Amino acid sequence: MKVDRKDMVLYLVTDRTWLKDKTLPEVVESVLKNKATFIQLREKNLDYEKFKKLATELKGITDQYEIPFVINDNIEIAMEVDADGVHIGQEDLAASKAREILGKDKILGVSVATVEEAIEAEKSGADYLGVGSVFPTNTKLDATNVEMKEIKKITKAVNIPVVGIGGINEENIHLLKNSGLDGIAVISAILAQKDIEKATRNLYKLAKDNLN
Ligand code: TZP
Ligand code: MG
Repeated sequence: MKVDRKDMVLYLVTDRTWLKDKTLPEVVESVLKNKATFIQLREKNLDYEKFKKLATELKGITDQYEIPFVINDNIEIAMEVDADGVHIGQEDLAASKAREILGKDKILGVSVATVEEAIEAEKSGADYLGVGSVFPTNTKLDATNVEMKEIKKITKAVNIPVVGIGGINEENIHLLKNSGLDGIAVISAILAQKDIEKATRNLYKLAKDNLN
């Protein structure tokens, strides 16, 4: 499964720390029912077996909804559970190396913050880019801010889909009009909300209305 621009519209990155009474597979199923278009499993504090079990469960659900499913950082687990791909940052292994391990059919997403990084990632075999942090966020404390000017340059410079990430919510998404972004990737704008299903529906509509 490769990505299409429409898969980028509403991209959920997981974070179990926000979960209350539901499990992550339950929450993922809820957001898929309400039109999320892409799922990334991003869990920083899980041991190998638990990570693999969770990834296997999510793969089953995302397959059912025919939605792309990638794993943050961990190529080994991604390959083991036959995820659709991986998402890596600039501090992880090089994109070209990741592409080599994944083969040509898996999805490779790369986080970038500059035009240079974007061009390099596309050359190295990335299928899509994540750009951020677009707005200030409390979710990733070491995230650097990327200015709108740079976001526009990035979306112009590459031919692959680009999703914005970091601090994006229902109130500020309109500021991304004309950015060239294909969609938004969020954690707290969905997972920290009381009504996750409604938040998903609202964000999907806003993303469709405000972005490409
Ligand atoms: N990468 C850049 S910002 C960020 C990540 C994973 C956090 C996004 O979380 P939120 O809650 O949508 O700001
Ligand atoms: Mg990473």
